[in-house]
Amino acid sequence: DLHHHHCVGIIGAPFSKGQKALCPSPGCVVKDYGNLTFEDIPNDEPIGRLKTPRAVGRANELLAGAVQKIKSDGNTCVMLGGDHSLAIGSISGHAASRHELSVLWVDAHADINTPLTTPTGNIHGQPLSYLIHELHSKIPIIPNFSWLKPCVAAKDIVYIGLRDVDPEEHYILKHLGIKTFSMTEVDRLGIAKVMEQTCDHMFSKVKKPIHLSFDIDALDPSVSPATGTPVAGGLTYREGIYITENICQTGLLSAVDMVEVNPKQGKTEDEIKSTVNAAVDLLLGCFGRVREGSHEPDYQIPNP
Ligand code: HAR
Ligand code: MN
Ligand code: MN
Repeated sequence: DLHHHHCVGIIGAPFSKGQKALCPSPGCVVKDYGNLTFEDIPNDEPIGRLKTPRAVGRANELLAGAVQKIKSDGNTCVMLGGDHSLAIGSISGHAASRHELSVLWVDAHADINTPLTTPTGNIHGQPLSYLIHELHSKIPIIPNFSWLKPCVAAKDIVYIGLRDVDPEEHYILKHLGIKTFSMTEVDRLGIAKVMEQTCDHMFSKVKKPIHLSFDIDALDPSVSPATGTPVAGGLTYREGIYITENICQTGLLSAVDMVEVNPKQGKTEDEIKSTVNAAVDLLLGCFGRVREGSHEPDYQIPNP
């Protein structure tokens, strides 16, 4: 409600795969900043393995500006993707207005390949490598990325949900000492302990604003099948909601990405509905919906 939550600014970023509009109505003021329109970039030839680098660079530059504006207007920012390469612009724009951030990356994948380690060339498998200070020297010069400055420290990142990590990514995670809760840790500890330890790690020194980057493929494909790279053995719907309820309670949530929701990947109408519903419920959890229910502070039982 108005007394407990900041306003939410929503930006649609239907980049590369198309995106159905989500219309959550949480108990807070929602300002729709509309959808970004991404220009077509002709002759966007691969560079090494990197696919469509110029389009991705330009799209993220545009998104970074939009997110920075939403933050400077005083809102919590919600970015609806689109693929996870958009975290480059979303986190950059957020960092531009908030200096230092904690990043909670909820994903089946680590998305930390560099342009030289990527097995696929897809930039959605690489966004964190572009953003992390410690990897700056490993990132080549790429056209349309000259605006980008690394803005996140390795110690300020926590992952939850990992279960499909490339060997090169695994090396990078260990080498940089990044905090990870793979599905093995979720199984061992349970989601409540995972969130306790996540918050301990993020708040060990100063309380920085939190950027939650939620890839819908973190959830099990039985819940969210309409996504490009589903991986078996994911978070349950309840574990996902627990994460967002818990992050909301910190009072530090400053921006959210909801990405890789792709209705075109749904085989049936039900698959699409289940995926979109999960994404909406996760966002509602981020903005104060709790499963125990809630009521207005001045509510009175009506007298007959
Ligand atoms: N690790 C693989 C790569 O770099 C797969 C990346 C996966 N796709 C995502 N990211 N949806 O979360 O290409
Ligand atoms: Mn991802
Ligand atoms: Mn993923």
